[in-house]
Amino acid sequence: MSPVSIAWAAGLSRAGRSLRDGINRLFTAAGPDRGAILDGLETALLEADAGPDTAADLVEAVRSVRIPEGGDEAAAVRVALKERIRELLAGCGPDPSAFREKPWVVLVVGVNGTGKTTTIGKLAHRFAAEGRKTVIAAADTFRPAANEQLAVWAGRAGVPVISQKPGADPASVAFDALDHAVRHGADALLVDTAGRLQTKVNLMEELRKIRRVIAKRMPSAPHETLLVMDATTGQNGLAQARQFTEAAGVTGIALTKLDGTARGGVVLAIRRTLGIPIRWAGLGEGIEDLRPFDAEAFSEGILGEERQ
Ligand SMILES: Nc1nc2c(ncn2[C@@H]2O[C@H](COP(=O)(O)OP(=O)(O)OP(=O)(O)O)[C@@H](O)[C@H]2O)c(=O)[nH]1
Ligand SMILES: [Mg+2]
Repeated sequence: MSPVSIAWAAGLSRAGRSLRDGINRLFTAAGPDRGAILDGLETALLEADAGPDTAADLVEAVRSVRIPEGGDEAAAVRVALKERIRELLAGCGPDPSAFREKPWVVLVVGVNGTGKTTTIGKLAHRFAAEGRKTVIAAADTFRPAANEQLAVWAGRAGVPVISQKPGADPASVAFDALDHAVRHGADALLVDTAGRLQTKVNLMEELRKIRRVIAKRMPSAPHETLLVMDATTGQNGLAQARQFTEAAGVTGIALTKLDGTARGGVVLAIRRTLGIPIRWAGLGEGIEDLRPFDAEAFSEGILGEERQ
C-alpha cells in the first residue's frame, strides 16, 4: 500500500469497519453460494449506511460477474465490488483546478455543527504549509464567539483572519476579506459562514447574497462552494445535503467525523446520489486530521485483504 493508503486505512479503520466486517463475514459464512453472498452483501451495505439505491447498485454489479468453472467465487465478487466502488468514486478528491485563479475563493457552507470552522482551520494549515498565502473571512457573524473560535484556528495555522463585529452583514465581511486578499496577493481565501438549516429560506437567501457580493469584487468567485457534511448523520444527512446543494450551488463536499462512524458506506451514497465530488475527509479534531479524499485508498480500506 502507498503511504496515503496506509494513512487512510488507519484513519478509516473505524469508518469502514461495519462494511469491511460485514463483507468479510459473509464471505466466510456464505461459502461459494452466490445467492447467499448477494443477500449478505445487501445487508452489510445497508448496515454501513450506503442506502437502498447504492446497495442495489453494488449488488447488481456483483450479480453479473461470471466465474470460470472452479474459480474463486469470493475473490471474483471482491474484485467486482472494488471495481464498482472505484467507478462510483471516480472524480473525487481535491479540485484539480484549485489555485488557477488568485485568490482561489472557497465558500464554506453547511448545517449547524458539521465542522465548517474546524475544516477551514485544517485547510488553512494545509495551504499555508504548501507555501500558499491564505486569508480567512469570518463571515459567521451570527453565533456568539464564532470570531474567537476562528481566530484560534487562524492563529494555529498562522494565517490572517478578517472579521467585523458580531451581527455584521456576512456578505460585507466576505467582500472586505476578498478585497484584502486581492490587495495582498493572497493565493487562497477561505470564507467561514454560520451554520444553517437548509429549510430556512431566509438563511439560504443570505448565502446567495454572500455569493453575489463576492462576485462583485471578483466575478469568477467563489471558485469552490464546499459543503461540510457530518458523516455520522448518515442517510438523514444525505437528504439534508441534497436540498442544501440545490439551493447553494455546492461544487464539493468535505465529509467530517469519519473517525466517529462505523458507517463509511455513506460516502458511496453521497457520491452516487448527489453526484458531487467528495474532496476532503475529516478524521479527527486536530489540525492535521484532514485528508484529500482518495477513492483508491477508500476502496482498499473497505475491501482490503485484512480478515477477522
Ligand atoms: N471527531 C471529529 N470531530 C470533528 C471533526 N470536524 C469537526 N469536529 C468537531 O465538531 C464540532 C463542531 O465543529 P465546528 O468546526 O465548530 O463546526 P461548525 O460547522 O463550524 O459549527 P457552527 O459554526 O456552529 O455551525 C467540534 O467539536 C469539532 O472539534 C472531525 O473530522 N472529526
Ligand atoms: Mg463554525
